[in-house]
Amino acid sequence: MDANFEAKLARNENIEPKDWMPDIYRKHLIRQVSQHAHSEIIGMLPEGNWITRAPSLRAKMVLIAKVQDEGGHGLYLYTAAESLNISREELLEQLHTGKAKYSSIFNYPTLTWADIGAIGWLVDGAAIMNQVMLQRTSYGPYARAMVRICKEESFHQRQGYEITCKLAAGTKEQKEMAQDALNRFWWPTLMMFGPPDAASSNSENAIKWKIKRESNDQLRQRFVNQTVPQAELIGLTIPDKNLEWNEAKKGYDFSDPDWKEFNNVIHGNGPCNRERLGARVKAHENGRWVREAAIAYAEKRKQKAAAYQ
Ligand code: FAQ
Repeated sequence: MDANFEAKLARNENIEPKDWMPDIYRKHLIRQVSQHAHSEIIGMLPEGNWITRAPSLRAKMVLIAKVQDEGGHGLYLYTAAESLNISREELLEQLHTGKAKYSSIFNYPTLTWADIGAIGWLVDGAAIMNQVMLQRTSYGPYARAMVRICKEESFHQRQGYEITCKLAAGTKEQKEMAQDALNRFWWPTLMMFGPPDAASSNSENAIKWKIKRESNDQLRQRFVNQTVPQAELIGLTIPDKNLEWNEAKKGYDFSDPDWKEFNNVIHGNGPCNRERLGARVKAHENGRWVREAAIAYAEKRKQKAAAYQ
């Protein structure tokens, strides 16, 4: 282990691409950053599904902007991963062949417009909870990408909460639709933080190397504490009969999600895994001519520039 690497971590300084780093630190980061990038890109699909059916022009414009932001987040994160010495082609190959994971949450269907509210409110809410600490992650390019991403995610959380608030204050059917979306997305959202600390195989190294600053369970607890009052404010009920304020820990007690279901989903057997990966591979194939044309154009410009020298 290089003393300089350890000293930088101890001083809370970022590790940069040209710094020496242990191979397992590099591999750990490639795994996490690329999983994160894949999640942003796959995450465009369940919401993109509702662009043509948004209930107003305003809602459509906001949703288009949000989905586009997620694509941008994917690009910053792929670039951060590439700085660890792996190519974009390899990263995409890992996603398309099912070797690399992406967030379990995107393997659930979006059945109604209220689901778009639930994704913004809960899924982006959980994403921010996790990503705020990642702004201080030890790898420089990842930390810097997270600063901008967090700003945009907080707008996403608000747009989702706004949709949910409107539905909750609407007709009986609209309120039921919002409640149904909360019922279906609550448990998968809790799973986004990863397995319980005792079962989290990567956490020990992640905390030691300051990649993660807080544990899966700590972040999950904070998310529940923040979200329960938001649901109460708009008259929706968190679907957990064991949910109860615990004064001693100044937080809510709550039930575990179904970890068997989580394991099934992350191993490719969730309700939409095949559909999502199929759509992603198809989009990649359909974009092949654009990539080839861009490369050919860049090559032509290079040749032209050389001819003038
Ligand atoms: N889904 O040892 P740990 C977003 C895997 S961004 C799938 O605890 P770690 C924005 C894990 O990879 C959402 N797999 O792992 C948006 C590992 O498997 P491996 C994505 C999961 O890395 C919003 C194994 O289980 N955010 O949503 C999940 O220390 C709306 C054992 O787990 C990030 O990626 C899961 N939920 O902790 C976009 C944030 N949980 O690789 C569109 C960065 C665990 O050993 C619309 N990532 N696994 O085979 C992280 O903070 C961490 O990687 C965790 C997992 C917390 C996800």
